[in-house]
Amino acid sequence: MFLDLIKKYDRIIIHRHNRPDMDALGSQLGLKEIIKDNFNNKEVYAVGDMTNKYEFIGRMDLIDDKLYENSLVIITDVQVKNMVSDERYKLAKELLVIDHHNNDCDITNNVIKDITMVAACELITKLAIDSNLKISSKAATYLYAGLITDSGRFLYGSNMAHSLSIASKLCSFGADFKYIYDNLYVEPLEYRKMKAYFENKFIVDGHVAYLFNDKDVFDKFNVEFMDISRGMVQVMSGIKEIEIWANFTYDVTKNKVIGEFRSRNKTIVDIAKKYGGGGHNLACGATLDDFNQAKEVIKDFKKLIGDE
Ligand SMILES: [Mn+2]
Repeated sequence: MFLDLIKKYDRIIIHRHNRPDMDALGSQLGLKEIIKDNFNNKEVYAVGDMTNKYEFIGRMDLIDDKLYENSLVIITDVQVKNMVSDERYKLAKELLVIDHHNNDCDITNNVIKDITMVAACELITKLAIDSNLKISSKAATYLYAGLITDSGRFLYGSNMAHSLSIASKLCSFGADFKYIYDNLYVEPLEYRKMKAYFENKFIVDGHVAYLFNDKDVFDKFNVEFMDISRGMVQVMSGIKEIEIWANFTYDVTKNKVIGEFRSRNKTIVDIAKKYGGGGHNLACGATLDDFNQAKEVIKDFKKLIGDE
């Protein structure tokens, strides 16, 4: 399906989830490079919202609606409608979803899904290699970026042997991992101070830890929503007594509370799904109505680990 669909269309537009992380951007931009390098007569674009933090990895294309006519849209790293960045994917002639999340796809029947892959970038690399497509050093750098970030620098993954073998191949294709690491491991002073603030703020309830971030945290720190919502969940990780941790952040643009959930061992994705969310077994999230509903989620976590 992967190669057949790519061959069938002269114009391909690649989407991914909104508020992108490195796996979303890496899979999108990596796939764009691969298609451009292997098929010299195709137009390929990558679109969606962008965050300043990740501009070192690449930029998005600004394209006219009419380019969607007779196009193939490939969506990476997401398979639910309400999380796709740029709704114009609906204007495409045909759709293909390539994802590694544990969700049911509500976008199209053309789905390549493998939840054993720790990153969408791992899946894209595998598809390209299986299809005998050439992967340039630029494409490999994009793909490597998503692989190391979604795996927590090779800390997580249900098939580590596969993840590492893909990493090895990407390095042999010339992935510039030093460039990626140099950008990932240097942070602005403001960000370091923000971490210290949240490290002192989280609440411990039995074996669950959580943060409730009202809109005033964005007055304290001049950062983007994801820098706190997804960025600060990790201040509660790696603590012996804490089995499940969650970051609840008020999103003023949606008047909702975005929950990011993490667990060391116990599968929590079913609790995320109960609240309309999803993701991975040990790392997932949901969009909640308010902080009262967040308290319900915490209750469910405590029930799961026998705290209640
Ligand atoms: Mn991903």
